[in-house]
Amino acid sequence: MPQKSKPTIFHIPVCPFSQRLEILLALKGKREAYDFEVIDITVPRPDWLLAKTGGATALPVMETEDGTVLRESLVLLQYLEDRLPERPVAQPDPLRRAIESLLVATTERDFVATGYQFVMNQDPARREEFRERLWKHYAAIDAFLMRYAPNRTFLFEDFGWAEVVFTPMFMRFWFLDYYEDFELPGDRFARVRAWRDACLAHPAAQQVTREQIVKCYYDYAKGAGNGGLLPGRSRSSFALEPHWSKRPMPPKDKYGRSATDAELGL
Ligand SMILES: N[C@@H](CCC(=O)N[C@@H](CS)C(=O)NCC(=O)O)C(=O)O
Repeated sequence: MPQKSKPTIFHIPVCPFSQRLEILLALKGKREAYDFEVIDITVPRPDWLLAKTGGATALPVMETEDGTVLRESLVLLQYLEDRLPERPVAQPDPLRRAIESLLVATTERDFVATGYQFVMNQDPARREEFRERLWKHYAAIDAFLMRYAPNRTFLFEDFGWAEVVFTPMFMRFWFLDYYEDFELPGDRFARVRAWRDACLAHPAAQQVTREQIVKCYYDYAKGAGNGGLLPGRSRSSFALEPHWSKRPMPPKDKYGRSATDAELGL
């Protein structure tokens, strides 16, 4: 296969799974060593991309220098960590590495799934159920941090592997603050809140903003994920144009009337 000068990462700028790779590369000082190519998921994936992935549509996707195509953000993170060992982000000590893997293995999947189901929920009668479910996931992370890192802010000394995995999700869940008035109340979540706040503030993780998330995920909040089109609309809030910064803030009341393309600045 022909050698390319740089590996390519096909991504969606607002996608949390893609942001994981950007954060890891930023921590390693290697962002410039990778070509990032933006894919518009509001239109069908181009044939050349589907040919590369064997038909898989989810991003991020990486094409290495020798033309090998890889995907799944956690797999790609580990590949980058192994390929770029000069500045390790994962813990080098096996026991510490196991602890960060344990946090991801036991909490990440359901935490992400619940947050996305909550934002996409269209039944006001189920709001409290989703709120309780998400609190339960935050409580599990809180308990984990209290057990393995009671006196630190991050899981270990610095922003590391677990923080790379979770920070993009904490950022996406700004859509729950906005559309569901979701918060972490009182003392019950003090440990995980301190972790989340430090993650959100870290300089290596500033690829997206709250305003961008709230605007781009309006259609998720109305039940249409992954660039899908809602009834009566001709453009998705995930569209790349008009740029999100040129659009107004969407209505907060996701259970009320649906905003039109024009009202969303699309
Ligand atoms: N498990 C995958 C999830 C990736 C994913 O769901 N990406 C979304 C964007 S945030 C996507 O590409 N959706 C479009 C599709 O699946 O066709 C990973 O960790 O990389």
